[in-house]
Amino acid sequence: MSWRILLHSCVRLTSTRQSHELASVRRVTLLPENKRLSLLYPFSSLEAHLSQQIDKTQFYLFQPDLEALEFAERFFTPSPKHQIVYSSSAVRLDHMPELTQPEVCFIGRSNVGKSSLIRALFSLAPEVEVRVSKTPGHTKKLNFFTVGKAFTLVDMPGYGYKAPEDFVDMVEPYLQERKNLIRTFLLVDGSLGLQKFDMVAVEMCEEFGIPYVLVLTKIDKARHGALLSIVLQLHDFIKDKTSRCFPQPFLVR
Ligand SMILES: Nc1nc2c(ncn2[C@@H]2O[C@H](COP(=O)(O)OP(=O)(O)O)[C@@H](O)[C@H]2O)c(=O)[nH]1
Ligand SMILES: [Mg+2]
Repeated sequence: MSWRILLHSCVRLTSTRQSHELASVRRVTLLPENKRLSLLYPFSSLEAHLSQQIDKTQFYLFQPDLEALEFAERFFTPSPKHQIVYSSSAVRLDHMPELTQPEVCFIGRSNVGKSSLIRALFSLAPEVEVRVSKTPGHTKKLNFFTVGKAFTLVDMPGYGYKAPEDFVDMVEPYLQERKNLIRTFLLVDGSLGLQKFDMVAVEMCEEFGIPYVLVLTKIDKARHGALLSIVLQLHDFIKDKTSRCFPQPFLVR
């Protein structure tokens, strides 16, 4: 799916209403090679640090080519016929809009970068307001964003610090009951690796049998060595302990 491809190469953006200068894949391709590769394929700079002993044949890397990235970008490029808009919010399950188009949601601990990632995905539609907070626990609601007739993105309340009840009250029943939910992105802080509350979310996705992807955020905050060991640990964890998770974690900064 295209949102998966574009997600892979997200660039963190500032809160201006103008498109970021690197909002489009085409602009990124004009950068010097090192910078371009580190933005489009964040794992490529880490790969050089992999020990010779690591068996890379088992290490599946999801590295979409430029054509695939540009194809994906079309979904996030607004036009009169393909509008990208905030559509509604819900504080309870029975307040959620009845939608038939496919839905993808972003879950993770408070402050892990859910709203920032959605804002980055909407970087070619900077007028869409996705609130990013300085203080944890800001998103108390489920926020629905419509991407034309293609799909809906849902920004979820964070769990963990200061907001455990939101998770139980809203995230859990949403994951269990939402019929049009086709993919869940579970965000994990790339400078910390899997934490206690992340494990609760993983177990929930496994228990409900919903397909999900682990996304490592804030990789710019981690040193190369530390990040590499977190990526490798996560890779083994996915292989050995999960059955519904996409085999490779995505890296985002
Ligand atoms: N360094 C860095 N900071 C980030 C990144 N993503 C988000 N942040 C910051 O982390 C804080 C929380 O982000 P937010 O998107 O509101 O997290 P949410 O609670 O999961 O929605 C904000 O100050 C963001 O600017 C990232 O990839 N790198
Ligand atoms: Mg948020």
